[in-house]
Amino acid sequence: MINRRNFLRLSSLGTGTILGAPMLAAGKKTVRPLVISTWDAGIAANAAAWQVLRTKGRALDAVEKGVNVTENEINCCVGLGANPDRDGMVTLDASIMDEHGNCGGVAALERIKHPISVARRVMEKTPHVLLVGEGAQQFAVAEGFTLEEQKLSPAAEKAYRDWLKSSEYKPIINVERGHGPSAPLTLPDGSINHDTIGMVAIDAMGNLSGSCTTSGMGFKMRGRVGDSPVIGAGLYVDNEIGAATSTGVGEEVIKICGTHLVVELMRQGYSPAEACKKAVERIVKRDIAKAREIQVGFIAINKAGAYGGYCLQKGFNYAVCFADDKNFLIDAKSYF
Ligand code: SD4
Repeated sequence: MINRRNFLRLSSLGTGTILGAPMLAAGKKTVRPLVISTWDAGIAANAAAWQVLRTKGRALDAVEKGVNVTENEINCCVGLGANPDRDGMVTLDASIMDEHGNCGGVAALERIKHPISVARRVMEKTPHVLLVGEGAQQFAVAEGFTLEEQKLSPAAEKAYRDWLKSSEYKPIINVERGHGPSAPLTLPDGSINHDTIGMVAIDAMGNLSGSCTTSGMGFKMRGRVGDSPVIGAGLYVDNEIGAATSTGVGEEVIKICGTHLVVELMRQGYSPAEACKKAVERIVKRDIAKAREIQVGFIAINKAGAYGGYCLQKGFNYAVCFADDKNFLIDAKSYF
């Protein structure tokens, strides 16, 4: 049940804690690397991203390697093991953006294990920004990606059968399932409990990048594309200002150009958490009745290494990874 208290709440942990601020090293300004990502899944994904960041690697490599981990898992909402569309096909959306404002995405991609890596190839090897469906798959195969079997994971097969029984073939608005401090990371059916993974990072050179990868809304209409592969909606990076990514009902995020809005709000001086909150308020203002029924969450970092997030409903969390002054690795979860 959604109540007033849970609605539009600002967590003390999400209020834009400045932890990764620039530091001085040997008289030279360097930046403390930081990576944040959506949901508990972000913990494992951040660990992989951290291996790149701690060795002074590029944020772009970190955000690709990081979410590759989640794409390999069997979970409800990312990668080939995820829930299918209403016709029983797993279709994947992803986008990536670097410090130069280069970006790439894929939408409705089938039978390819790592959509984020295909998105990166779109960015680096084509004059385009977004490839969809068959064309995206054709490009992936030409780039050497393996065409996997079209087969649902046992968890997705069961979820799909259950959905078919009760849904009357009608797509439902996605409310994130039970997350929060007490929510189990692994569900009884063996799948992993989280949604879309969006990740943004700052590297030791102070450069920003981001990635976002998902199977989209479970049991969606065939051909439906969400916010995740849409630059400015599910992901946006401006190396002068900051980076943001989102999770939740993509339609509502697209309608407000969500992550672009978050970055522009940071440009106006808002902290990452405040900017995320203001973007969420924009969604509420547009349609307050709908906003009560859905989940949307944004997370963001700014150029100084501050981070934060905000969400519509209770139950969202994100994972943070950075090293403190003594070079201890901090890997915290922030809950809403
Ligand atoms: C979408 N934003 O396709 C994605 C789905 C999601 O939690 O984040 N679900 O709309």
